[in-house]
Amino acid sequence: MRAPREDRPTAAEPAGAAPETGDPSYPDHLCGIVEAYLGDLDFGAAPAAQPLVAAMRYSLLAGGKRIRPVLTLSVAEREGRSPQSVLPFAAALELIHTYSLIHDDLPAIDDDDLRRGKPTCHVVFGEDIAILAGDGLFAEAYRLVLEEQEAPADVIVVVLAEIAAATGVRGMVGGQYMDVAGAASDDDDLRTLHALKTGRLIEAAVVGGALLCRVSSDGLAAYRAYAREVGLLFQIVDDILDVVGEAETLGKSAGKDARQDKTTYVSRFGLEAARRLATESHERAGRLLEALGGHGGSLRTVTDYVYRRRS
Ligand code: GRG
Repeated sequence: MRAPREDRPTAAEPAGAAPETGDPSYPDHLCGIVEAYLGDLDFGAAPAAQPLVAAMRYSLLAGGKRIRPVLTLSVAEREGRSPQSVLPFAAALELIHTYSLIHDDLPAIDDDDLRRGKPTCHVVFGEDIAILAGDGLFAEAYRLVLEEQEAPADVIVVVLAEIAAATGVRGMVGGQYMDVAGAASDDDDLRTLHALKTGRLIEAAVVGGALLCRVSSDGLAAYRAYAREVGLLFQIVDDILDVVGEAETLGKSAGKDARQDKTTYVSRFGLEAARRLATESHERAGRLLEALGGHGGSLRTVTDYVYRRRS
């Protein structure tokens, strides 16, 4: 689950700069819908494969902020649709995000033993089961969209194409490769790495929601521009939290980027400059949201949360 209330900041300050009290608002009504849907998912596994399902559910239901599906539901709300109308797609993104975390934590990649405040999947179930749990979540995500998401077939195809692009070599896995290979040598590389590894799935969450709501092509472009900025903001704040956060609040190991000599917004520009970059990105995201017209609603709330979060 999200950080306990007392761990969430309230001031209009970037992560790590705000006082340790208060409760920045979050669309808890949308988060609750996502949580309930994920908890009820039936993967339909054979009895002999139930231990694999246990591993998948262990990581999926270990908590997490649910930012990606909440973004999708926020887009639906903004477009006057029910959050439930995009729920299978939104949940699919959380399955994919969880798969990426399980694989990222493996000894061969980031080698971490704490995630979402609990021992990582491979620590509890073993590396072999953890790899399969991630694979299973990824495939189940596609099944969810294909079998449970209501939309005309041509819209489903476009939505699946968005997911494939966001997760493949031109997206999350390509960004992860750049990270693992230490392939970010300048500012452009750093931006590309994070846009692919983290930003692209956040973009798919917003754009996929807009596609399902049959937004016009101009509207889609506006949503995409906004989502890209939120992805950048998310990552800058993540880099700051890795330096100023504590494992207990983050639910994952802190200080890892420096220990692994990773190039981050903090290592590249310093903590104060990274905070300034976060503030500028937050302002740009706000302007892009205003460009969408109307009031920001839950999207505004999530945007502010991404900026102020402590976990
Ligand atoms: C097949 C080895 C292999 C890799 C697949 C693992 C992978 C591709 C990509 C890694 C993507 C990754 C782990 C990106 C990190 C993004 C990030 C900052 C995650 C934390 O997201 P939060 O803060 O986490 O939303 P919660 O727990 O709240 O959901």
